[in-house]
Amino acid sequence: MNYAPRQPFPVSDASPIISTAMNRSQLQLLFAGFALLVSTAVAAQADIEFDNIWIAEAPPGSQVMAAYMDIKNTGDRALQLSPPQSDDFKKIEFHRTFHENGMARMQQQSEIAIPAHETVKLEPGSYHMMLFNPARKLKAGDESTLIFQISNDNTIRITAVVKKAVFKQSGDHSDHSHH
Ligand SMILES: [Cu+2]
Repeated sequence: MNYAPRQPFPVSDASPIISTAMNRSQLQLLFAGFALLVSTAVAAQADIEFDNIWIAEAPPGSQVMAAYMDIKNTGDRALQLSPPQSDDFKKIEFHRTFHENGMARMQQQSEIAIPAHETVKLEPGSYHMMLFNPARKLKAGDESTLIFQISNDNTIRITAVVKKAVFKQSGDHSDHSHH
């Protein structure tokens, strides 16, 4: 790359002190420009990987579906994830299942944080996505596109496959009547 500095205005050879000061500020300007280039290059990498993404097939007539996935942060900085958008659903939320007095309950999460170099699993009985009011009937084998906005300014489109839900324990997500 060519970093030949442009002279904003003529620098007189007769005043070397002013000339030196000019050069330094130009250098700082160049350095700032270079730092900007570097940070743009870093942001261009998503630093995030999605795996095992699936939507549980809902019982007939249900207006809510649950979805699960593994989110891996491959970068050096913590990332925050907002609930995705999808043409197939009116609204998507992040939830967390927790147990209170022997009852499984769910709490909405505005976002999910993924620490650097760690994987957060959205799975039955833990963090999960709730997909409300499907615009079309989604059966096992169907696919739906989810669009995630990541805190590092990346937008990622994910294809999730609908699968038959097999839940081993009660209270994980087989009953969503309390939503
Ligand atoms: Cu839920």
